[in-house]
Amino acid sequence: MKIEQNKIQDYNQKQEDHQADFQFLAERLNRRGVDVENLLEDFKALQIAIPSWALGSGGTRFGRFALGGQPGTLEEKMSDIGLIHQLTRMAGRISLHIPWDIPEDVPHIQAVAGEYGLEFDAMNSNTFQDQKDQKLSYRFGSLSHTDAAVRQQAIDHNKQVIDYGEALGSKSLTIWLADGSSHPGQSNMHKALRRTGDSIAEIYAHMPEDWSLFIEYKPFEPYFYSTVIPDWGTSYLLATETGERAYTLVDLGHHLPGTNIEQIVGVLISRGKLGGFHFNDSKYADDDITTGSIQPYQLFLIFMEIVQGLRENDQNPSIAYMIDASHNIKDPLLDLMESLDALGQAYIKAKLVDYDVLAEAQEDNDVTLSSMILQDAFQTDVRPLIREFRLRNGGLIDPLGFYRREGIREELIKIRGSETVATGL
Ligand SMILES: [Mn+2]
Repeated sequence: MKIEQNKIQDYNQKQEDHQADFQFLAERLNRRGVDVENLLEDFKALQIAIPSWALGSGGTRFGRFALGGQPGTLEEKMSDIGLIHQLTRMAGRISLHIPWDIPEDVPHIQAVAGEYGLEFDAMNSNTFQDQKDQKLSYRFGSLSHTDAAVRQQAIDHNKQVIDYGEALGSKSLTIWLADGSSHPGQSNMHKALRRTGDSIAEIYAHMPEDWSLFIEYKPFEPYFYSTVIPDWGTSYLLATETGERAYTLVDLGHHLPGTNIEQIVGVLISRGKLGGFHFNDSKYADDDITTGSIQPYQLFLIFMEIVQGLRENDQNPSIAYMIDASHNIKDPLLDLMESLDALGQAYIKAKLVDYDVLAEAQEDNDVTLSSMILQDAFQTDVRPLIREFRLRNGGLIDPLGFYRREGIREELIKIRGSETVATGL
């Protein structure tokens, strides 16, 4: 769905408070030596990929609630991401999942992407569930399986995903390996890790020269005793052994409670091995809820590590950002826009920190000044700046308000019906 640009302009004109709010913030920031124009320009580079599986209503193992107007085809999913991008100007990338979204007709899918201004982000393979007509089962693992034939089937699937991605113009593959064990003694952990390394090496060798491989980790689930790649250390180990263009991917929900994620981010960047993020938020485990809704301060600290880390180590490649959330109750499009907003805020706040002054305070062991610097940036209400960014780039000052006021979900239900089901979990 595309919104007529004059409708966007009309709606923006009704947002009477915006100019005064923006002026107030811009003047305040300018007084403190922040180049607001530069910040607005720089913000364009923060493009967050939306995965093709995040547009429908997600289920839990207890069930799934209906959401009308879900996208039933890849084209409809691209249309939904295109809409989010049109309204927010922050979501110009799509991340495809195979086999849920196989691009059968590549030129056509490329044309649709072009129409919505979308580029193809990382490709995602799936060896965590059995597909219809699949020869061998992944019940006891895939890339780490004891049976070489199962491993080969999983390797070949990943190679096929690379081929699809290459045809579309993607430049990376993300492997999230669900493999693990649910019972002590079920699996020989060191053999499983070695087999996984060998499988990944074969997939890596299949990638074009300009591609990157992202290795995601997760401490538990769907298996409950061990996973083959439980943490960033194991991912880093595999990435290092695999090759220069293999990196670790950090999914915020894939940590045990209390983990210092920002420190992991800092360590990985310092070694040039941070490949990408899957953003979401959580309170208990892999809750996959709205980014920044539970721990916005942590999100800010993560972006501080990114901004600082990239200043100090320009060897780290540009980072792939994606939202990996699941929407069981909320309208996915609204939820994704909320997440984009939270990401934008964390990013801009991290940019407000004066890292030279902070470095001095740290060298002086001035603990209070260090935390004052952080608090000052974090407590600044930067929303008018993001609104101004959207306004200047053809988006909406208030995308959530517009979406609700215009009854976009109701429109989608009219077009697609209330029974469509999106592929995914
Ligand atoms: Mn993920």
